[in-house]
Amino acid sequence: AYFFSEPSRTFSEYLLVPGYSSAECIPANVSLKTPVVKYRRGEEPALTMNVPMVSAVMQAVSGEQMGIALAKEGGIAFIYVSQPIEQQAEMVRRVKNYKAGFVISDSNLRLGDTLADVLALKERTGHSTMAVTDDGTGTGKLLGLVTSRDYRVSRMDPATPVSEFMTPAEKIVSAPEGTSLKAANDIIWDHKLNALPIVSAGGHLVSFVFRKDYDSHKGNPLELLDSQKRYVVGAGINSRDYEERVPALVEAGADVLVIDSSEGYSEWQKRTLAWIRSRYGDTVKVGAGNVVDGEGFRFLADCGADFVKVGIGGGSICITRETKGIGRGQATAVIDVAAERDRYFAETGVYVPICADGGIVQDYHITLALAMGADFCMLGRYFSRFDESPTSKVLIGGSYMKEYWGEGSARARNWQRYDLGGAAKLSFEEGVDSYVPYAGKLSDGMATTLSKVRSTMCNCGALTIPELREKAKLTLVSSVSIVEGGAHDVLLKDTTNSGNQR
Ligand code: MZP
Repeated sequence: AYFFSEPSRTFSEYLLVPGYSSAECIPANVSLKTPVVKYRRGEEPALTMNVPMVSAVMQAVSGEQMGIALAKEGGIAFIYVSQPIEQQAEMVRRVKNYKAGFVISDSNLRLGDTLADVLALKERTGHSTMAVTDDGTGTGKLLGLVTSRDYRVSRMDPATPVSEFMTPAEKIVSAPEGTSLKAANDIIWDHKLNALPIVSAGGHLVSFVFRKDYDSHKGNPLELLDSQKRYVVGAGINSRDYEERVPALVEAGADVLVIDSSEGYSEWQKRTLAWIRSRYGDTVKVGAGNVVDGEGFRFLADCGADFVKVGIGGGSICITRETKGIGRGQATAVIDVAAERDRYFAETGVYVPICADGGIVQDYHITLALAMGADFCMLGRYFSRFDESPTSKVLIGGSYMKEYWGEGSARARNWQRYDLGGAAKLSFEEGVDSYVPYAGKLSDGMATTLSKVRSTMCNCGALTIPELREKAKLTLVSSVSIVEGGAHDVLLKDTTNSGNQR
């Protein structure tokens, strides 16, 4: 047997030691742009992300709502694979058909609707501006708008028809289709609007520009809208039914695929990648994994993976290490694979990004993973806590929780993820079913998380992810200093705010 000389470590055993921060080193100047797929030295990657976060290929995490919400924030959701092929392809299609800033049909009202309908719609979609169109869809003729300001008239009878409190179309400031970025921005500011309807030459509502959208797109507010860019979405595949699943997902418009498997250093992954390359060449982008050492990385890189996913047994719902005794501390796995990725790049001139998958418990673990060499992180528990995950919100002991279960649990029964050939069923469980504290809207949660990542990067004197990797100084911490790192020797007034994600 081969014995690794060092114990394998988790993220919680490391801290970053600050470096020099210049006056330019402020969070607003930090770029979190990162490659998703492989590229040759001197070339640009075919797919990048503006934030280094993707959502896990899990039933409890990545459905179409997650796809839309995460793409809006600049990340990518990988729609879960443990479902019928057509159903998964339909989810991908819906994310691709959703236009940035467009009114989804769900948030449209018809003239006969009442205040009660408006409130129910708001509760369901979270939208504060709703369109009233003549056919109740996003493409019908715009008759008016109902904004939060209007329907907050609380004493109104719930049966009041919507026409009594909507702002009629002729009073709404709107802009014609084709309005430039700058012009739309000016209109929004001049009229202090929350939403600017965009109408076609025939007077039909085409889309809305929301103030929130352009707030979050500093410098180029409407880049997502006038360009007609579609959201980027990923999808999981397995090494069993890829000959049917891959064509369906490609046809549905998936931008990137990933082979979802608990252990990726296998002939099954090689066969899957070979089939995709023989059928599509390099046009279909596909990641592979999971591996936890350099050897596994090199195997998948040589097989043609566009990125490699790292992590076995570190997931919050995962009991693989307990049941099978395989895995490796996630920090060590990332450090080892990143070193091999760099060697591979030096030798071949091909840079294959790596994704740290699972085990992110604190926001700073993301920064640590990036400093250790990950190009981006995949998170399950983190995203499952938000409104946009597909699971139910339940009240447990006075607190709201969301359900979160592993793909290897008896609930998901994703046997293809664990299959080594033969059984075609989940022979034993490798995951659990659980609750996680409800955390509200994804955009709010991610804003906080990324603001922490940016600030830590500034403490390390880094404005980009490659710069962080180069400048980061990492130290192992003793168990006693971990205790010192939390609030200690004081009696907390508010025990709910411990400053972390738990
Ligand atoms: P976490 O973000 O919840 O810590 O981990 C999410 C990751 O755990 C997923 O991306 C996947 O790699 C892994 N996972 C999903 N289901 C199981 C399981 O049932 C699992 N064991 O380990």
